[in-house]
Amino acid sequence: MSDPVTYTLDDGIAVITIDSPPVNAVDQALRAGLKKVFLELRTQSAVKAVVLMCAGKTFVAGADIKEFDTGIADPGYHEVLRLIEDSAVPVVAAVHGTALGAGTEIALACHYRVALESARFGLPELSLGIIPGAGGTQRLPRVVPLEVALDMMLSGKPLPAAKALQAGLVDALVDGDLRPAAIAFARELVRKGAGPRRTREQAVKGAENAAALIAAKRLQVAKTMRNRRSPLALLDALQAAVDLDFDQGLQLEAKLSAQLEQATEAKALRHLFYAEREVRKIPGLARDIAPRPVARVGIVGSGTMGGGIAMCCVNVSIPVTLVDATPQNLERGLALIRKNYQRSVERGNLKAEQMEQRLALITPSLDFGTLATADLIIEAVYENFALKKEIFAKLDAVAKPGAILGTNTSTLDIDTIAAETKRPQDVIGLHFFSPANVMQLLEIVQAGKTAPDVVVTALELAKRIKKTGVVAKVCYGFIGNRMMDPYGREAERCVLEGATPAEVDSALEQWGMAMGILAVYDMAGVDIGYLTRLERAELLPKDPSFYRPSALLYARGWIGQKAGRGYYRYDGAERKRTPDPEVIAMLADEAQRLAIPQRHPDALEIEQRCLFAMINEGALLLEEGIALRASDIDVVYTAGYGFPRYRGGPMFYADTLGLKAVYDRIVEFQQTLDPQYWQPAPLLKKLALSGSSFAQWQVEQIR
Ligand code: 3H9
Repeated sequence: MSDPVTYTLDDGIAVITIDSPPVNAVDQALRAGLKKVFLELRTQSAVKAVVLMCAGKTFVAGADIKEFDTGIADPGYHEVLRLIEDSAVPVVAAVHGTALGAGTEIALACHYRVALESARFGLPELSLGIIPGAGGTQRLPRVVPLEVALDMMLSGKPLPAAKALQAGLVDALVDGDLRPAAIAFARELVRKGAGPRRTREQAVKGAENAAALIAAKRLQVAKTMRNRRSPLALLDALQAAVDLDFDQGLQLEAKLSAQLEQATEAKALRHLFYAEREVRKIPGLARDIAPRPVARVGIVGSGTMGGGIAMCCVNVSIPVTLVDATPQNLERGLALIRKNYQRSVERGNLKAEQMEQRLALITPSLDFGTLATADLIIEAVYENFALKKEIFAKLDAVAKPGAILGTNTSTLDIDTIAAETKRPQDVIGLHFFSPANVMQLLEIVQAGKTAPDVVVTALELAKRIKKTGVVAKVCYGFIGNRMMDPYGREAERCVLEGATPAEVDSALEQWGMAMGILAVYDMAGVDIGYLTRLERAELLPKDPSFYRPSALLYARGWIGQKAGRGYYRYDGAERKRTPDPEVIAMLADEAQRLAIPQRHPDALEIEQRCLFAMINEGALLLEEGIALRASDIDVVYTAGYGFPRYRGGPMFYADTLGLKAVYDRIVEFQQTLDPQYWQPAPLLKKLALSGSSFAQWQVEQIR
């Protein structure tokens, strides 16, 4: 392997280049390379200044995440960054792409920083359950005001170069060629006689307000980052930057980092980092299958879903033909898209001319014939089997040969839909989540006859429109909604057993779900789930209590937020959810009528019943081959269903509890609750009794 760190001399300026594709992540070899080069440069008296830059698409994008699993080998980060900072001649970091994590920390150990205007600087460590561990917590607040440092690290959002310049993180912006500009900057330093400007020797900026600022952030973190350790540790490290000297601060940072790296939170987040990249690799699909080109997308249905999908496409400059049945529908759809963009403009996230450019890429049409030029057509009408089948028959008649026909169904049988066409190999499920322009997840459903290159194209499209695409096979509800079914069933059953809706939702939210499931129903519309169940009533359990609360609410027209009441009341201008005594009384009456024992399940029981039912279903999906990997299920749930990332997804969470514990509890529920719902999945039983885990099983499947 070639050396990841090399340098050349340019008339007194040493230009060090880090070259370790794909993203110059820092591993042992890279640290050793930096150490070697900086030690060597010490001996070269002709060198008057150093430029440190990277080859490839980006500056260092962080520590090599794999090293957290194996342990960080010598030389350590502190040793190497100290060596850089100790240089007797000025060191200039020249940054392009994204300096992330250890990348930003290396730049901070340099004495000066220049950057391309397109560059960005970030410290996203909290998203991995750790804190900047290469001196970032101590150096950043010595370069930018403490408040900016706190925001950067708490949000994890990279700062664009122009903002970094304003904050003092960058000394000069460069356009054009970075290398000569950085060399010129270094020469100018030499000419002016400017020596090294060591970050550790600077005072913390804004230290006088630190106490109030950090106290406010502690309150904020307690609310917005519930159950997490790393944000609190981050605040401790920043407090240390203010209270202690630099070296003592570094020691505390190192101690906190070591604790966090091996904690479940960090392991869960690392698991997701790998899982989100793994989803793109489909077992059995050759790596060299080329995607079909997608230059124009057609969308059928201009409702909330179709409009959201159109926005996803035009946001990345893919032109869209948007078809609907009536001019009124189209007008309403386009107005909604404009309104959504308008909101972004008002918030300052989008320029007015960008909005107009994007809108101009949408061609509205009432004629299916206009879809003939589309490379991909996505049907996004409401969930009605007959209508979808009719649309696919029509699409088959107009679409050009090789065009991909996608359906946005969330539950229906795509094999049957594909059978309406003479080209089932071109048909695929593209299940977007509402609002499609916001939600991260795209379930890609490979039907029985879907061609491999159609799957590859869908994965490629997901990446292009900045979504996480996860491949599933056909079954009712695919991965996400199928696992939602038993989860919601238990929540609804719990309210019949005497827990209030607020108790059920609070148990789930305290555990970490973004929103309790009953509040989710209110938000999405209680009618949606009810009507979907009605369509397949003959397949559902003959249990009068099954999803009974939703049926009662539906019958009264209390269908959620849009009606002002559902499981909760939504009164006043703020429409804040408040408990509804009438609903609680209604549930109690119904429980009495159905003679349901009043167990009054507590928070732990609610949490376990809902989550373990979901996990058990996940195990069934794996056995049936609907989900390709346990980690895919974790990606679906964290990207699309508000499952807390720091718990790693349902299957990872089950592994952290130990599958035996989960299995034992399910068996207990089988004995104490309705046994028809509590049959342990055979895979779960097998793994639990053999002391294995979903992760272990996944590794064995791939072997
Ligand atoms: C840190 O720095 C801690 C420090 O404080 C020090 C503590 C002591 N490591 O995403 P892509 C791989 S924490 C290892 O598809 P893109 C990735 O797996 C770190 N590998 O590209 C993939 O491999 P494969 C803070 C990494 O263009 C390939 O590179 N840094 C790492 O869409 C391409 O990745 C972060 O959290 C890594 N750090 O996006 C940054 N990064 O092809 C994480 C990438 O085999 N990375 N790979 O599947 C990113 O956000 C994106 O990768 C980036 C490029 C924006 C850079």
